[in-house]
Amino acid sequence: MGRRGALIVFEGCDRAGKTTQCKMLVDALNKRNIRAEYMNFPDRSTAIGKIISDYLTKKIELPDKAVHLLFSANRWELEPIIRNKLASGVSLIVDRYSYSGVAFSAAKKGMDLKWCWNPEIGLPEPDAVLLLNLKEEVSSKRGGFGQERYEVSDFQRKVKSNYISLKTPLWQFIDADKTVEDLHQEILSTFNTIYKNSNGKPIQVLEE
Ligand code: FDM
Repeated sequence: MGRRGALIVFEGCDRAGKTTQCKMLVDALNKRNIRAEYMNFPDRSTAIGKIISDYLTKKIELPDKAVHLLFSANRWELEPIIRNKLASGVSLIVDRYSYSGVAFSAAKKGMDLKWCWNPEIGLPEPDAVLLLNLKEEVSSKRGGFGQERYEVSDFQRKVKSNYISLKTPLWQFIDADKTVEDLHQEILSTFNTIYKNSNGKPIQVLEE
């Protein structure tokens, strides 16, 4: 039996370059013969993901708590796949996870962090969470927001402060204010350390 894959999560506010960097990392790892795959949450391709997508694109309305649980259920429906892939040696580079789930929902009025975290308990815990951090002055220069729900500056500010409340020793803050290639090189070297350190360690679960 070979080693398990590493579970690496990327988090951060919109426009920090998460998706670009996740995909570049997967390509670079595959070129080096390290098996790795990209995953993203919400995964809009599933039945639950389709409802989430309709909500985000404002086609439907849902109560805040209900939509929060759908985002969480979207992770739980993929949990067996995550476990199988990791066990078979594939590293997963995940574009948003439970931390986005909590940081975004808890930015809404009447939603608290603890309530939001509860349905995440028991999901596989990442080996590392890389938070791509971008100052607001810089992110606002990177082009406007799209039309989706949540793409509003005030809301994103609350999300950012929620991310900081969720921080654990697994988190690494990475300054995203650099060129795409420089950021990629930094992430690649961070990955190497995480990959080495995760060897032989069983996957833990998210706890209270
Ligand atoms: N989002 C994402 C949530 O509100 N909860 C979640 O659990 C997750 C994973 O959905 F605004 C928010 C974050 C973002 C929106 O994400 C869609 P992408 O990465 O832009 O598709």
